[in-house]
Amino acid sequence: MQPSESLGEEKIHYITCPLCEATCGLEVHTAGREVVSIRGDVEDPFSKGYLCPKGYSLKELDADTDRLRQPMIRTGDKWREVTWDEAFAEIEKHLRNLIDTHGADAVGVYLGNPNVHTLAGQLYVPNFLRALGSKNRFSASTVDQMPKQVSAGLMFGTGFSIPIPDVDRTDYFLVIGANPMVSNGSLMTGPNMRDRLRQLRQRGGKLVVVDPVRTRTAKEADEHYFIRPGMDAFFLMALVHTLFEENLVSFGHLQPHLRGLEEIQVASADFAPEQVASLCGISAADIRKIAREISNAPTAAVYGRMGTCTQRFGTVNGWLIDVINILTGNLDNPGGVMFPKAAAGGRNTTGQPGHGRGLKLGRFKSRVRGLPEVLGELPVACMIEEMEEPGAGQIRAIVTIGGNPVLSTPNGNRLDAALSKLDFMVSVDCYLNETTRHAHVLLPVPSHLQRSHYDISFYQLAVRNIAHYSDPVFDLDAGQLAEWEIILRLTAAVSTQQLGEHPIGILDDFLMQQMIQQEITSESSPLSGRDSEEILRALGSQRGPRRMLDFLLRMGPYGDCFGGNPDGLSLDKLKMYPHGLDLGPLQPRIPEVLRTASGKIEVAPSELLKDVERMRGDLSCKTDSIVLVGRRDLRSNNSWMHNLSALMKGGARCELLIHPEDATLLGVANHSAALVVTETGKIEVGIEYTEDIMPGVVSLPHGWGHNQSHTKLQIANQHPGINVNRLTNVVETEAITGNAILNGVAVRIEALD
Ligand SMILES: Nc1nc2c(c(=O)[nH]1)N[C@H]1C(S)=C(S)[C@@H](COP(=O)(O)OP(=O)(O)OC[C@H]3O[C@@H](n4cnc5c(=O)[nH]c(N)nc54)[C@H](O)[C@@H]3O)O[C@H]1N2
Ligand SMILES: Nc1nc2c(c(=O)[nH]1)N[C@H]1C(S)=C(S)[C@@H](COP(=O)(O)OP(=O)(O)OC[C@H]3O[C@@H](n4cnc5c(=O)[nH]c(N)nc54)[C@H](O)[C@@H]3O)O[C@H]1N2
Ligand code: SF4
Ligand SMILES: [Mo]
Repeated sequence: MQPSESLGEEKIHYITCPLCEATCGLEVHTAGREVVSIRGDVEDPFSKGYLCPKGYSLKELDADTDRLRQPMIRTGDKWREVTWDEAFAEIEKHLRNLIDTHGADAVGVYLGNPNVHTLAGQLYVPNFLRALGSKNRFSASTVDQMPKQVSAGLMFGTGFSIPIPDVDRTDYFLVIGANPMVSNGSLMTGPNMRDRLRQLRQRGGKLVVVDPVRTRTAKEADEHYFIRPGMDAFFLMALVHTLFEENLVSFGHLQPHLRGLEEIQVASADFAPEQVASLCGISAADIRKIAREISNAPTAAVYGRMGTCTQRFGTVNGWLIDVINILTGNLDNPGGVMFPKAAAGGRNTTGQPGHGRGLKLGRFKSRVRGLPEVLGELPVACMIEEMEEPGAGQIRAIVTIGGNPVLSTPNGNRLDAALSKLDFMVSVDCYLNETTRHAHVLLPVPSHLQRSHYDISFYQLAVRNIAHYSDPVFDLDAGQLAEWEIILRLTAAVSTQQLGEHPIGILDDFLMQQMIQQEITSESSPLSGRDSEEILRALGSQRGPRRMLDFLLRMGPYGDCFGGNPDGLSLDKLKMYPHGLDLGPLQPRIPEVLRTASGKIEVAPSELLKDVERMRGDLSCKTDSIVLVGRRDLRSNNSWMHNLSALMKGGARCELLIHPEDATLLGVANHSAALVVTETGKIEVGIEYTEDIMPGVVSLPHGWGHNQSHTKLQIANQHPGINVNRLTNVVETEAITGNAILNGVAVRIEALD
């Protein structure tokens, strides 16, 4: 069958939804340039027909008249539509001038979440960063999963070697600080998490949730434990302690590959369940029971997400979760946590199997605060000061690509002010929103239905090995640039080389040749010593991300290796599976997956052991202030899908959830207004009583705070909500990664008359 079948005027397209990590297959019916309907693709081997309300909203997103279509230049508060050439001439003039006068660090970059969801972000943005050469690179990763990437990198050797719960085969699933029923799963790509969790229980498995909120996932579970926010490290260390103390440890086939077992046993000695129970709010008996159950279950998977990452001990949490999986023989074991083998672009499928360079942190530091680099970038928590603090290396211009940091990063109102004072700003985005309104040049990306798609990142994090390529549903409009072309023209604008009239083709060819060159000159590559011209010819006449993806697929672990494995995969072969190709359940990969310098699993990396000292210091301090946590909402996607009417129906979604006991003590009535106050800021919120939240904890979602002047978001601005990141601060960061602390933030709540 072909990817799209003609039904008279109507056409059917099978695509992967590019909106979240779940990678659902969609069946999109179109007539001409119109979307007729969108439904779940029942033949998709991974999602089997599932979709959520956001997937359906791609229709409205595509049609949204507020979505930007034309490049624009701003003077004062007046925007005018310009040609692409004018837009890039303006960018080149300003950025070149700033770089020549002040050096590359004067230009900062912020990459938002959608970059992980686009081929442009995956394949072209890294080279833009290289061409720019600024150390002031920031992204949404450091308000998100960076701690997990770093703990995985230290233990297994690359920042994408994250053990993924084998949710479809596990007998016991411990979910900590994650709400996959609402988020649709994160660092655990698997569509229709609701059914996957229900099936787990139907086959006699057990689901246990640890969360300060009785979330929708918690309500699906066999057991739910409230935990005091920020105290997961103590809970996890007590589990480790119990496993050793009660002789519940067994390593299975991992034994010869482990390094640092003694150190972790010693480190856990001070953290008996009885010692930490009052800190985390889970009784010692329950902690011991959970440890025994993980150990005794035929298979078990321990998994943590946002709630464990964006808090004081984020990296330690990421580490201890995998230590527990290791100590109970569940790492790299079916039904436990496993390493996907992605068809394209995986760092742990290239180079020498079983060995690598490992992860190095702090290769450079931020100018003002000296925060260390992580995975090639600086923590976004130090971005504002790099703009504000004068001196050599100060950020004077910024490029944002698919990001809305005013709403999504700490101290949003201070960032808002700092952006307004920059000499120059460029945004590559689809909306004129709270962040991009500060741009001087706005570069609109095409609709989400006008691009080819392949989830290079998420197939590295998926609960099955899957590959699905989708062609664009609609062609580009006349004169429109694809996002990868925009990024290449930005690259040309900051490049010192003269690239002439047609920089896109030249740079695209150059990048392709570079990728080929890297392989043929690498001794461990199966292409070692081959002729680059021959490889280039084999890639044919295609250009852009398709050609690069073809190369990555052919060089990947299932690839045809340009003749080396004639039956293997290529983009053309993958296209023969319009609903996606199922490469099967996850398989054990230790030791081949490892890329640590030692060739072992580093069970006790020194950076992490050091942070256990900080935990010891905290054992005795107890605070009883009210703390704030975040939450997600099924019909929302961080800050940016609020302009779609279908997703905005229903009541207010920004209420402060609070336990009635706390509310009564504080004198705040249900459905009244109150102030939430921190040292950083204060916001007015509506109060919503619920017994589903732990006393001492309140919850607010992020991504709200619309209705700012000079934005173009007709619908979102009617439902503004409030920016929770006016309360969070940039000062305290997670010790190892500099990740922002967004959960467990101490707040004061004051009643309003
Ligand atoms: N519908 C929807 N889906 C989304 C998104 C969205 O905005 N809307 N965003 C996407 C993105 S970018 C991401 S990163 C993922 C996130 O995916 P998840 O991590 O699954 O989603 P969250 O709702 O943030 O879940 C975090 C949970 O941690 C709890 N928590 C807070 N603090 C603590 C703590 O200290 N300890 C523990 N144990 N728990 C704590 C919170 O109560 C919350 O239930 O979701 C993705 N999917
Ligand atoms: N307090 C608090 N803050 C949080 C969180 C929290 O739980 N609590 N969660 C954090 C997390 S997990 C994340 S991932 C971040 C998200 O932080 P950001 O990535 O900064 O924010 P988004 O809301 O995802 O904004 C995405 C932007 O990209 C644009 N966009 C959409 N699609 C495309 C595209 O295809 N190409 C381009 N170029 N642009 C596009 C949208 O219009 C929007 O401006 O927020 C973080 N902030
Ligand atoms: S769950 Fe995610 S991938 Fe699936 S339809 Fe919804 S937004 Fe798209
Ligand atoms: Mo995220």
